[in-house]
Amino acid sequence: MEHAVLDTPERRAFYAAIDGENLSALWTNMAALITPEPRSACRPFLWRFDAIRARMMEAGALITAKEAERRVLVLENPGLRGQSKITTSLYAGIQLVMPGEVAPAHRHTQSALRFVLEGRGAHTAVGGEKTMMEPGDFVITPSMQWHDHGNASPDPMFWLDGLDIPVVQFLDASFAEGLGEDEQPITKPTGDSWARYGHNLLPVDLKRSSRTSPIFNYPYAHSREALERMKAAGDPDPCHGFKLRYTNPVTGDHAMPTMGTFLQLLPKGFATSRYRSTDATVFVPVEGRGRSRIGEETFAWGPRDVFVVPSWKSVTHEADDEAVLFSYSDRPIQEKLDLWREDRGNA
Ligand code: GTQ
Repeated sequence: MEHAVLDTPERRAFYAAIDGENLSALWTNMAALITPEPRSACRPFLWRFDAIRARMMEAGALITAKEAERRVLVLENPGLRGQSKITTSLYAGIQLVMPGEVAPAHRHTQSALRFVLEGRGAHTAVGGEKTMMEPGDFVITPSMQWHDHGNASPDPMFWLDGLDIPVVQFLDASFAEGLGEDEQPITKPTGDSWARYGHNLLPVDLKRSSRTSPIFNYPYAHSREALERMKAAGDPDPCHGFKLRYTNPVTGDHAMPTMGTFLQLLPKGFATSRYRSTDATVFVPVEGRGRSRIGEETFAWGPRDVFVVPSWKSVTHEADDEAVLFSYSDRPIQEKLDLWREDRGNA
């Protein structure tokens, strides 16, 4: 597969001739198309929250959430500049909603996740229900559901947006529209979906099920508690520490169709074994400080920083304090297509 084909004047003339007919010869390009292992343009990188936060506050003075529609600074992977991508398949941005602001209602085919970084008491509304957001909460906006954000708290509110924008772009499947109102009509009490779907119970006559979880806020307090109990009950996985994935309680599959979401605890002093997988992954430390070695580079991290591990790059994490990391990737897509692979070394 890796062999190069000899160039001759006759062949060169042939390539030039067919080029004008929108044809090309596979044998000149095959090795670049079908590589023995992933060759990603995506690079390992880390963004410091404090630096982004300062820029976001500048943005806060430059434009309102309403005028911007969404006041977001996009995290652009240094290997993929100008494409609004943090990995080849996924988007990440940091969104700021200032006190008293609204980000007006719209909907689109792209699915979105929010991971709350700073502030409490702002809300997002999805499907006629509002949820209040706190640091560490994982909030879902399903494909084509109306959503608007508001901040009635006295403090600026920051969260990470993870969207499948590059996937939808690749498939040419983008549809979007504005509601024409700041806020969608609220038809359900806050906490309704959590009550119906968040307690290992389901509505008795539930028929319809969506590939996106009907729970749209997974509160940090609950996810954190689960990790704490795992820690007390057994040994950490050598590659992951104590790691859980967020699920759709109706299907048992990932909480979202295109993005897998995970929360893991690394005990104080714990160092993970080398691991790699085909799903390039975005990590957000929530608690604790540590370092991750990604390929040949080492990145020191603390709470609210964002770092990215490209497809098939080896990663090890080391926690100075007890650390909790949120992460997301395109793993659900790769699993469905029988493409997902991991390499746990010997662990
Ligand atoms: O909050 O709806 O970062 O539509 C990018 C696109 C956030 C949002 C983003 C969006 C949103």
